Amino acid sequence: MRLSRYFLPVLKENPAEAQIVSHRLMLRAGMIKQAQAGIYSWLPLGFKVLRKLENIVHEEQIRAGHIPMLMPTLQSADLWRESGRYDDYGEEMLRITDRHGRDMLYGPTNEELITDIFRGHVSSYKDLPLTLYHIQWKFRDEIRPRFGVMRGREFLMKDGYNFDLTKEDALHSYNRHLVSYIRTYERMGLQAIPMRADSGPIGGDDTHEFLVLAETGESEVFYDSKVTDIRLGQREIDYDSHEQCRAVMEEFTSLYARTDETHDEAVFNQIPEERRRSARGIEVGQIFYFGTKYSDPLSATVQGPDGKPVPVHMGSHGIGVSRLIGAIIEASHDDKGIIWPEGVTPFHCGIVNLKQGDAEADAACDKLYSALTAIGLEPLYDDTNERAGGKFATMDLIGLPWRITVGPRGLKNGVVELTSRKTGESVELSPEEAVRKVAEIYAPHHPHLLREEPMAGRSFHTWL
Ligand code: 5CA
Repeated sequence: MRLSRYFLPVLKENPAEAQIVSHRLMLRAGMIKQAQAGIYSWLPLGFKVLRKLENIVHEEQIRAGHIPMLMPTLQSADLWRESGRYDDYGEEMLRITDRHGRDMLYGPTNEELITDIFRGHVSSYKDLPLTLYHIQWKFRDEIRPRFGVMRGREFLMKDGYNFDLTKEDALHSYNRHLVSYIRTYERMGLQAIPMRADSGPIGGDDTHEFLVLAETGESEVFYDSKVTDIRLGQREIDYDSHEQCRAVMEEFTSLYARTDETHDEAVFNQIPEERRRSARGIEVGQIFYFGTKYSDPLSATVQGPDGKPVPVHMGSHGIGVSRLIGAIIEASHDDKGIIWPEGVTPFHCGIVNLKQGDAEADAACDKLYSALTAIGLEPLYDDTNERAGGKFATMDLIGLPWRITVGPRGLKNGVVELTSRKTGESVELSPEEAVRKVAEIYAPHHPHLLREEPMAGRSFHTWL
């Protein structure tokens, strides 16, 4: 993308309405624009990051054996009357009436709708286990929408639902989700700690929330400092193996880590004092096991091995995809702007032309742009006539992890400058070396980058 042709409405001033840094930076970097309280338009840069996160979520869900689909945002009130939640859900549910006087609602979650699909099509235990998921907009009429996309009224969620024959199988689904969620967050450059929580209106006894530690987080959390040392990393996990998933679940959840809803002073005080932490966190996901809470009232049964009908054991699992963008920025920024982790950055590399209109500098930038594009990377080339200081400020604000700076003086010596957004360190390299280096940096995220054959025209957004 060339900046002169893009739509990047950056703001010079700090918007007064933004109380936390992620909201401020998302507005300033031209990622979102508020349409109404808690409802946002996703401008091109914000939309790009949202799609990147969706891609990671899809890849990790599919890796875990879960099946993508798409359900509508508008649902029938009758289904929710069947489960008893139409009245229970309260004022957070946006209720709508169509021209025929039929009651509808904008879905805050999908347990009822997915259970209805299941009961209409699955009748035998042989079709289990089954986990279906989608990434879809939700609406919750939050009393106090705030902090931008962090607590929106309309927000994007990945929600998944498992159907199992036995409680044991359903608990494996729970553990499998826990593992795949940790992997998902780690790919986004985040540490999200699973913490014992309260199940709220979804129901059930087994539930963990995933929390990213941040001063601006809305949840109060208590934990043993040793939990922050645990990482999944590059381990190979067989998602079908009950033992392997359980082992990871136990590793991540044995130490004390709870939200204020389930916090227990007596248990907490058994931890050595120097390891006791109380802090704030952003909830970026939650997993639930609720047994037959929905399959019973909605009669979602399968014929068991002995021919008798059994209600299926279910759980649901959610990732706050739009909220994650706020969480990532809270965890990764400085006073100049956002610092995107390489796994989620909207563009891989900025190109700054210090002397637009200089024949040599323009030609070198065009060549870099083509070379990066040819290997499947997306550069953002600032080809505007803005002065150098302004170009750097915009690049720092929008937070691309790497920047290549091209100027007539360097080109005389055959070099360009490659700069890390995170450390501010620069190295001088030939343009070819710079491209090679950027390809190497992104290879862990896109392994095909170091293959010999050119990637022209190919996208790694394989699922789209
Ligand atoms: N049905 C279950 C799991 S699919 C469910 O709805 N779980 S939830 O209520 O915990 O929501 C899942 C995730 O959505 C939360 O962990 C949070 O990250 C995100 N989320 C919830 N409410 C909001 C909101 N108002 N704004 C942004 N994200 C939200």
